[in-house]
Amino acid sequence: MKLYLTARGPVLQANGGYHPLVDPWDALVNRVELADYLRAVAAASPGEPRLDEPLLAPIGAQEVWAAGVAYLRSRAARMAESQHAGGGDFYDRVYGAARPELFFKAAGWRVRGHGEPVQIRDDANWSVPEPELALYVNARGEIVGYTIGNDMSARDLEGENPLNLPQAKIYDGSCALGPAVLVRDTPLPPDTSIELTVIRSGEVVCAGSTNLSQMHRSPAELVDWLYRATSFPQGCVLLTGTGIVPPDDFTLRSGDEVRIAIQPVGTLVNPVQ
Ligand code: DO4
Ligand code: MG
Repeated sequence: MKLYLTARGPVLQANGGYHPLVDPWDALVNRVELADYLRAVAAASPGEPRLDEPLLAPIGAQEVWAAGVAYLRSRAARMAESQHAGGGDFYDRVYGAARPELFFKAAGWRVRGHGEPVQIRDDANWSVPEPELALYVNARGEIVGYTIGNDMSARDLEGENPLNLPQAKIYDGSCALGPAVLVRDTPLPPDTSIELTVIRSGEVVCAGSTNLSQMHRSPAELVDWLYRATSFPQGCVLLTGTGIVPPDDFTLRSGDEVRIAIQPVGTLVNPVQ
């Protein structure tokens, strides 16, 4: 079952049909027994055969948070980029610590949806997409669904000084989510793959893949840490870190197209502005 958000509200895709829902998004994602409720909605009518409307980012008042250095590949890349700033072993310590790195990424209103442009900072020279599994977590700390996230990052800023992290990570167009939220009451299997492709002038200029078995910590562990001392009355979205890092000589350019696929969620496509 997948949830889409459109201008007329949430739409459920289930049992081969699209079911417009009356619930406002924020109330919907926080419903007790969400999956059971959606199954009942889908069983009650055949739904519409198509969804032709443009999709909005599947988010309302939820904050977006992100985990960092959650894959070995990310640890290696951060250690290399920050070695001249004295950060050579800094990220190794982050990776090995009991406490995960968790940072604020975006307010819901700043998130871009499927098809909307993501941005690179004018004052950065090394910008990359970070394709990440995004957890949809309700107000009670339960993982109710999964979507695809792009944690756009300015690697030169973050490599210059780890305290630049908020500027490297939080700016207009730095976070994309979508196209849908896959609602399920069981975790995704470890062999679920995450695939990145960047297209420039019709050519693939960057590609990579990983899978969830490469994650250093489980989704449930990350959520447990995030909710320890912080409440989320509307729920939140938690990006789970990147396991795909483009080669060091790659930087995004305006006009590129970023495609991130996590089957069975779908493919998130965003042009770079
Ligand atoms: O510590 C810097 C950010 C790490 C990150 O965003 C990632 O590993 O995905
Ligand atoms: Mg990231």
